[in-house]
Amino acid sequence: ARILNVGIAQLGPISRNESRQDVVVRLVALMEDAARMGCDLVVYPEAALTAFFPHWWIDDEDELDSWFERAMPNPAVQPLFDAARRLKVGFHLGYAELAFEDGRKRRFNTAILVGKDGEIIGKYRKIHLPGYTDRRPGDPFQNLEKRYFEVGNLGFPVWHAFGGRVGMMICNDRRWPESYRVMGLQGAELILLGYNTPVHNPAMPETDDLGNFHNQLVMQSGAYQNGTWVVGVARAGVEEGVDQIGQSCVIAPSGEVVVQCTTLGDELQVARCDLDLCNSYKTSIFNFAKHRRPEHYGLIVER
Ligand code: CDT
Repeated sequence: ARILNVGIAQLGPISRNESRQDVVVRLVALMEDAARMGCDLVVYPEAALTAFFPHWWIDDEDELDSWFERAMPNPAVQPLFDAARRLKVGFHLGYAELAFEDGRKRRFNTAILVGKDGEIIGKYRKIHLPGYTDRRPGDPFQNLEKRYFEVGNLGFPVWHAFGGRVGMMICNDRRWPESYRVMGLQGAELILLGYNTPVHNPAMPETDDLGNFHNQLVMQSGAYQNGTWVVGVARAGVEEGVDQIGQSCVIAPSGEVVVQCTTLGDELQVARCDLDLCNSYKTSIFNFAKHRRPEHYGLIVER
């Protein structure tokens, strides 16, 4: 057995005027709890340092930039890295990233994996951006990820870390089987992700009762079909008037949910994940080398 104790650190709402320093206090409290529970790794949500600003129209560029991190770590977030090193607990953290690359300013919806020594192991930039670029004044809130972020340019890598093969995705990526499969093809045994998922989708109100079902449906199938653990962590509850789902959970390679949060606030739950449970799936029913028929999958990679 290769046991990894994984903490899911669900967050409740973050208010618009809550400082990063105050949010980091919440993150460290969850990490300290996780350390007491014997966790190796703690998983935080998407864009976990601030309120989820893509729900608002922001005209002013300086104001928009103020929601992004220009360096990671930076002074506001340093206490979380220090806690990781002190407690010997790794973490996964989502944040809005402002980068200067190719001679220009670029914005990404990003997540990092940090080791027990407080050093960054890997970085992922969200590839499937939901929403739109225009303003929708008739809607109760906006979904402006396509306006505020560029499509991630780092692919879906898998890292050797925590005694296994670890990949990352972010929120809407979890609804796309390709995200899991690209990592599954690299042998992923643990896929980490955070999400901000409103209960109400103004474009599809008929799914408002199905948010939790769809959340589990996609992560359970992604886990099973790729023989991997999947860890999904929410920012939940009513944030600045937007009601978001919770039900952060850990899913085994069998597709079964082994741990799930029950509140819509800051909540830590812990799962004992045996990475060796992936083996039988990867060597039998989902032995990709033996059973996949990529010669018939061409359409998937055509535009
Ligand atoms: N953050 C994020 O990606 N949220 C999306 C909302 C989609 S609304 C149609 C999600 O897929 O959960």
